[in-house]
Amino acid sequence: MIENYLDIHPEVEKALVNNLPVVALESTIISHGMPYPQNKETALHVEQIVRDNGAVPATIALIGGKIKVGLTENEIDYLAKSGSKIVKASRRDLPFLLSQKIDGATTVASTMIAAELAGIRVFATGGIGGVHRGASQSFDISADLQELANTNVAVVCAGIKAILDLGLTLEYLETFGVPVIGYQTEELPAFYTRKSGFKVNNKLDSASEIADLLKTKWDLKLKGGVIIANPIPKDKQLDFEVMKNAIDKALIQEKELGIKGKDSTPFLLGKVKELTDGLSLDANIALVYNNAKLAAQIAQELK
Ligand code: PSU
Ligand code: MN
Repeated sequence: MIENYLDIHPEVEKALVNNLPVVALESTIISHGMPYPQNKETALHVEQIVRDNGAVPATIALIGGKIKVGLTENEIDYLAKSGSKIVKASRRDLPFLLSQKIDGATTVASTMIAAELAGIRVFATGGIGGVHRGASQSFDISADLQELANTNVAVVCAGIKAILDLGLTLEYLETFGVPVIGYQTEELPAFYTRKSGFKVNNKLDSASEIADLLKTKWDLKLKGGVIIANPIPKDKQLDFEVMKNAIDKALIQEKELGIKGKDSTPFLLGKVKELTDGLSLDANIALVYNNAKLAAQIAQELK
């Protein structure tokens, strides 16, 4: 049954059959997270980093009514060029898009779903969705968090995006039993910066210890994911105050324009990029590369 919907690239399939390390990668970051051509270059280079670190990359998207696990360069080019014309596809969008054969870029939530269906346990991205600021009024809480509560995939990210409410996101994750592990850090990174003023639950210093934690969680049948928070490299991080100002401005503009729902995250990230003269884009690219490397190392240790 599920085969009717899943289309696994032969290289990924071969790796999975042979129990070789595979790292899942999302496609919303390509279509909605970055402009062309940086999005294409980043997507291809992330795959190369995964390979250089001994794992097989599996970028995931909805194409032609199938969940594609592992894309060709042409497919990545298509997603990169189409940009926001491609539907941003989270959990609730899968039935409609797949049955109507409409293409979609997968978010963290839907990439986790696809990864679990394919048998991939480690996923690298930039940042996860979370509880938005003002969520007590807007109810805007990303479906990524429920996916982390339920789907057995480890997500390597650069912490929680500073555009969100970090404190509320941590509370939500605690309620749903999702461990937030800092890689070589006790402070939760805030995507563009290494500091946030919040703490992770626990710090682990090596890929093998992280793999042990994942194994332990899933051996115990504690369903759901784990957040591996990997701080942006020191020389790439942005100034905390500069980012804070840009984010505050972006949030005001979002309110004025009445932007809501699934358009919120892409709007805020785009605005912050504009307000920082593209500096945030460079940081975003650097942190994704950094996460791809750690994810590949963890995937190897999980074998
Ligand atoms: N973080 C980024 N770029 C992105 C996203 C997050 O730096 O493009 C995307 C991810 O795909 C994430 C999604 O899953 O935004 C969250 O959207 P929402 O808040 O609507 O669930
Ligand atoms: Mn939302």
